[in-house]
Amino acid sequence: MITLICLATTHFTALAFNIDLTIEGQGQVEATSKTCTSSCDIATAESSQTLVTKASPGWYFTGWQGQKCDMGNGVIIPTENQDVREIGSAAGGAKSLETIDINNDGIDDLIGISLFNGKVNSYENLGDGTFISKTIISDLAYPSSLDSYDWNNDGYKDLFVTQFNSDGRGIKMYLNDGNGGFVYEKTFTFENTRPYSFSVIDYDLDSRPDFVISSFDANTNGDLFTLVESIENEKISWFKNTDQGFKEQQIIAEKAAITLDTYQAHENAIPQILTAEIQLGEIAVYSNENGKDRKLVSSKWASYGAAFGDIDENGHVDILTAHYKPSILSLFYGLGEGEYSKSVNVARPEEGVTATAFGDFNNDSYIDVATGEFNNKKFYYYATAGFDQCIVIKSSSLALTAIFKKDESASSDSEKKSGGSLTWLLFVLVPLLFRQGLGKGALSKKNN
Ligand SMILES: [Ca+2]
Ligand SMILES: [Ca+2]
Ligand SMILES: [Ca+2]
Ligand SMILES: [Ca+2]
Repeated sequence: MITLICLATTHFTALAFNIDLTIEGQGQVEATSKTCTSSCDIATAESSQTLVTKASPGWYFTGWQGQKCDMGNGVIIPTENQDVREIGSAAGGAKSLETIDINNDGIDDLIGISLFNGKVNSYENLGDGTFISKTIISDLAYPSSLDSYDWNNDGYKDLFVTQFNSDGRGIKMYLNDGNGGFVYEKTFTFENTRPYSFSVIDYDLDSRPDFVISSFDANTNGDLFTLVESIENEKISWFKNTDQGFKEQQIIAEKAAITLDTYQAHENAIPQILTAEIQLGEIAVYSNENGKDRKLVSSKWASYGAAFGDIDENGHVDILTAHYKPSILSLFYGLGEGEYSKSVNVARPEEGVTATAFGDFNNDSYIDVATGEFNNKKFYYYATAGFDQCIVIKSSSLALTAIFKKDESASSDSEKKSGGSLTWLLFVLVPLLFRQGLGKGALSKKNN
């Protein structure tokens, strides 16, 4: 008798796991278990549900309202001119960004490189998506890359900056004082290595942080084209943290990465390495032990920035890329099994983009994307408005509204539609544009 009551209770509770879906405007929502053409309930007791929207002819899907989905497949990012949100300026050229919660208040701040005046700036997030900038390091000779890692384990991320044009040719470490300040501690040097970009990570999972470094020689007295054309002695290798200092353990590839990032899916996962290899315009991911598997994510032109981050929170790490010229900021969605989607264009600014960073910059719980335009000397971000496909996990309950709007520009929709074919055209033109275009004023010291 008691058993029966328990079963009945369990069954009753299970029925309550559902999505309370409202549809506004004209369109339908296809869930895993059913399709709704008007407002409906979708049960989540048996399995998770992926909601895919389909607008009626002459209508389009603008996004979800109500409670946040548990995760998504893809995101919606408005990127018109008025959607550009300022982070701050970089008088020496906006080169690289690193997301770091400087003061441990739970809100993402940023640190950026201002290249030709040798400065590193912090951009402290006030919590409402606006920033206060401050120069925290001056007088570096060509600070080419930066990363963060809590080196001394005090709960605050410390800052690492490589100085490309110096006799020391090393990576400088600045310890976070907990108040948004960074105090110089020491410089790490590496034999036969001139670090341009790098990442601090425990690469071999022995609980001691190591360095993954892209090293090369190059002429920095001209523009980006001069630099790229002059690259030699390039290698990407990892240096193991040993009692006798850092030892080059393995050369992962004989390539030059202008930007390098790493990602660990979980504490015990082998880190993956992401590279923007500018010479061939390639974006690549090195995975498995000692980076032996190289996955070519894309091959376009002037690949400058690349960052890992799971923007739609579905457990598959995604990639943000910045191609310098032609200038395009793009996303590649992780599909699992080391595969990525085709390039999804986020924005095509007029000036070349360089930096790439993920973070929730407007503090609304959705992960946003930040970039920088080198010659415009500014960093900015685009705020993610929500997920594209909405995933509600098993036994999760929430109320959602799918908003469809009438496409007023339906007759003059050529602009939207031409996006795809323009991209295709650029694929064809790229090798030419890269050679011809970069020589002229691009990343030039003269613009300083
Ligand atoms: Ca620390
Ligand atoms: Ca280690
Ligand atoms: Ca993802
Ligand atoms: Ca956000």
